[in-house]
Amino acid sequence: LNRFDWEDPFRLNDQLSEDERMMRDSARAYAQEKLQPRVIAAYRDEATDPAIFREMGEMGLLGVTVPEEYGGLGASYVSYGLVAREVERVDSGYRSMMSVQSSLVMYPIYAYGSEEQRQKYLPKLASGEFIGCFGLTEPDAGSDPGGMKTTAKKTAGGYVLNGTKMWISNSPIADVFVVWAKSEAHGGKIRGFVLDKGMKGLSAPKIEGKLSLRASITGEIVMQDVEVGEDALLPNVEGLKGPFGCLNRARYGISWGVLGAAEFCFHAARQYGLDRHQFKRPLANTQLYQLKLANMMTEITLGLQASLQVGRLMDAAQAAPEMISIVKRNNCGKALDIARIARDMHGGNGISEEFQVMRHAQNLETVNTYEGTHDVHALILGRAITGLQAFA
Ligand code: TGC
Ligand code: FAD
Repeated sequence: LNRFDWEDPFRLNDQLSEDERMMRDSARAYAQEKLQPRVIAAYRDEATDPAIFREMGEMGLLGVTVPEEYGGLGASYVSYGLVAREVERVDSGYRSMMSVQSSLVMYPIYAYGSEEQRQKYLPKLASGEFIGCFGLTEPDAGSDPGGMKTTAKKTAGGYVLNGTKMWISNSPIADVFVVWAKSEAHGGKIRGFVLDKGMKGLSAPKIEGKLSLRASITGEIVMQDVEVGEDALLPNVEGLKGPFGCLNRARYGISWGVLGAAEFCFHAARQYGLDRHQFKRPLANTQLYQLKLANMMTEITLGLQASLQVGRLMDAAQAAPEMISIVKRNNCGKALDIARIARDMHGGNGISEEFQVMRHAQNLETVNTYEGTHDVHALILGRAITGLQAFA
């Protein structure tokens, strides 16, 4: 009864439902059997395999929380978090591909779209036949998306869009583009539009030279007089709360995902310390090494428990965005620290692709920055604590 399991100190497993455990196990099996064998080469070669979307679709890993009638699973947010954790245990880039598709493309089409838009896009996004991307960030509007310059101007039959989005996951291989623009016809308010690959004036060049998240392709979205019909507008939301509603879900998933990456690094450092001998004893038999492992286990355990609680509140429709800022910020920052320390604990081997800890550390640099930087989430929390807005 009082057993202690260093891999699951607070018995997270016992706190999950049978369905959640099944979801976790099938995601883990897929990630370990299908993603793990290709990730080292994919990262080295900066190659994103679009087939991964179809595989994830077949496994039911896309749009986990979207209702079944649209191709999703209608599962809980806790299940979604568990999937993110298993996929990111292999690589943050693969989790990115999945979470953009699920939270940033399927969710807004489901939550803000017309019935026609839902029918047209969701089943194909769920199966991975369509790849989606989400364009909010611009070259001059990152942490401050309200400063975006992309515009939508009313025409007789719809809108014409102009602008450039920057740092967009999946965009060079995307079929479906959810983009946010200031719409003149709506008093300059931010509105969402769903664009299709191949539209005249729409292009998505790849961003080259990334030293992080190399298994996940990133690009721009360039819109030069892209004409769309009225049916491209997401009818049911207006203002920044549209994109933020999506970000709440993606940030929550990230809070679980990064702990999968951290667990990989923790387990790898532990094993390395047991196997490697210096000064006639295992590295793991030194106080400094054990201190680092104890810190890692503690942060991972606390972080998982926090994400589980936020997930339960999301499932009860009781989660506030600030709760999500706490777990996104904390878990990303802690996972990044853990990966860097695990890299150090591997000595020279730690810089080799074979040991994988440096890849995780490099990836987590991005994850700590996107979806609201570590400091921007501190400012969101600072505003909630003091009532004073310190962004500008
Ligand atoms: P602010 O005045 O705070 O709010 C404007 C309106 O938005 C509403 N709102 C939210 N609604 C729902 N959920 C939230 N989390 C919300 N936060 C704000 C708010 O109620 C208000 O509504 P209304 O009706 O009154 O107009 O806005 P601000 O301009 O002062 O915002 C500042 C700040 C820092 C909070 C915000 O801009 C921010 O979070 N910046 C970070 C930007 C960011 O996260 N970008 C992510 C881009 S997507 C991405 O990175 C994908 S990577 C994915 C992958 O590959 O996995
Ligand atoms: P900036 O906003 O310029 O921030 C630079 C630094 O200034 C940061 O340290 C920040 O914390 C700090 N800072 C900013 N404002 C303040 C302030 N008021 N007070 C104190 N410090 C401040 N975006 C999308 O829309 N869709 C995507 O799919 C997507 N995918 C991405 C994939 C990758 C690989 C990367 C790297 C980014 C992606 N992003 C995406 C963009 C990401 O969300 C932004 O990079 C992020 O929001 C930060 O914006 P920025 O890069 O412009 O940095």
